[in-house]
Amino acid sequence: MITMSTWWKERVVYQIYPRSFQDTNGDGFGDIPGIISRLDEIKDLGAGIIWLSPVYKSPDADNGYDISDYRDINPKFGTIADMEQLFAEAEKRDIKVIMDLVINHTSDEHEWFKRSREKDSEYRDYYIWRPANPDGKPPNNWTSFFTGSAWAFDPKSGEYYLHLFNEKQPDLNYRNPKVLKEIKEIMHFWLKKGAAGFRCDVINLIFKNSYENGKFRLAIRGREHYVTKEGTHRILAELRRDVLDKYDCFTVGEAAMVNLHDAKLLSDPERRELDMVFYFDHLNVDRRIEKYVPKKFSAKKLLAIITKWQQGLDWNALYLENHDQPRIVSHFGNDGEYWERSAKMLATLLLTQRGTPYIYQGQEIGMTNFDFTNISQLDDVETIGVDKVMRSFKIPSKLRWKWLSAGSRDNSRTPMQWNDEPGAGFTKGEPWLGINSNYSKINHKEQKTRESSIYNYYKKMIALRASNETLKYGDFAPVFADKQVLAYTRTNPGDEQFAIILNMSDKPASTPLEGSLIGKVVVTNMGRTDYDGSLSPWEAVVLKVW
Ligand code: ISL
Ligand code: CA
Repeated sequence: MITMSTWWKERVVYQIYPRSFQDTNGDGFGDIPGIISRLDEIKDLGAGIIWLSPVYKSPDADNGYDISDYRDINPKFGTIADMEQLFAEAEKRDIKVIMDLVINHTSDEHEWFKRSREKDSEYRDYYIWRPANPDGKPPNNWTSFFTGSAWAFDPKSGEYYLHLFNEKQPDLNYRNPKVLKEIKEIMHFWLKKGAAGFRCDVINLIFKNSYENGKFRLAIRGREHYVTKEGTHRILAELRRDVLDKYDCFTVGEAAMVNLHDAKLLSDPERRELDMVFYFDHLNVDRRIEKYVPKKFSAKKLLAIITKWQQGLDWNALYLENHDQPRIVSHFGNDGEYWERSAKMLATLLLTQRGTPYIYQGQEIGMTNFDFTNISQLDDVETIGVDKVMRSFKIPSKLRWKWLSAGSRDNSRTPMQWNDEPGAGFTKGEPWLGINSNYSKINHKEQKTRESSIYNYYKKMIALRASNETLKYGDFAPVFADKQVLAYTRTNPGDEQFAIILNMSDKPASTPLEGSLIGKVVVTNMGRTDYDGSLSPWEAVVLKVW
């Protein structure tokens, strides 16, 4: 085993959603040469790691999260040679690249699944096949993440197969040791090529404990039978021992529906499973059912959630956006009048907690939710599924559109807004998904040159964090919260303390002027020089307390 450095605690991660990042050949899809052409921008921002959403061969039923060949590249994005060049060019700039490891399922067009359709094939057991119930119905009542039954009938072999996601994403069978062996080889393949680790897709769902009926629930029925089971812990420890420990790399696991207790087990440095996990609690503070049914936001509730995770885990994966979530300035911020100020306030929240921060492409310029007006402009399988369910519940069309447009994954998938030229500098052709018409106002080029922009605020915050041990490693403690405001401290005992004070509302607010809420202003999104306890709408202040 080689000695492990912790460079992944020192750096900020930048997530790239390749099809929406930079197109170079005019086909309307971002590509790997496009990523290479923008590496200097990522460097300029101050990020030191890229997480690349899937670029593997895929029929794109779920935009690459349905892989048909783990060792090849989707021709839309380029070739293996392009990928090798990306690793090399990133290395030149001291940028590490982690890849998306999607191993809960494959595409139904993967060679394994095609063969698995034959009942007596040696690949049959790579997937989860079950006969129909005596009444002809699916083997159990589980529902998929994308709505509808989690089972699909295959007429060819007369049985059902399990798919927790789309029916073109059959789940792999982790009771079969051959599957794990294949996965290990795939991991070696990419680590040898230059990957610095993996973001592991829905990794806490891979092992299914039983196939009994799930408790009745509105969404994702059956989850109690597969969320973070002992079998998953066992597999992760094995992957760590047999693969990951042989490289200088790290993993971040996406842990769906995870609680703190299980997240601790998954990321406990002593247990040697994952290095950190993505959880969803903080983003769900104002949601009732998954992403689509909202409830009232409260800064106090948010601080309670953040505190629970900051103090509960040794090291957090910090994020506010990704390719499955609406844009944070439209979700927790104000994308109208206070667009710029609230985006900076959210940057402050992200970059002053303990953990590794992840920035999703476009977040650094405050990109907003899409401005589509009709479901026909959407692409996302999840949104389309949820729309169907809402229709079946007879949700009136106005409310339906309100919820869908606030929650849709396409909000974060519209193309990157690089400049104010037609195609937003993303493409010279027809983009695969509509470009937000605000690109002439919100774009990278404009913000890079303007000192007071969101981009330059991110850049300064990243640099500040990189140069300060307290902001990276200091202890977290809550100090004040009400409906509008939250405040916390980061402390390096015996050395220094910062207080972070954020007004997460459209209205002025205040905090008491006492204890850790008094200090010298070191960061502000309002240009103030001292703090008197009163906050403007969406104001962020970082104080040096001692
Ligand atoms: O967006 C979600 C949580 O708010 C989810 O329902 C999401 O689909 C789930 O977290 C799993 O996401 C991951 O696996 C999916 C893929 O569609 C997502 O893009 C990926 O991030 C299946 O591979
Ligand atoms: Ca292209």
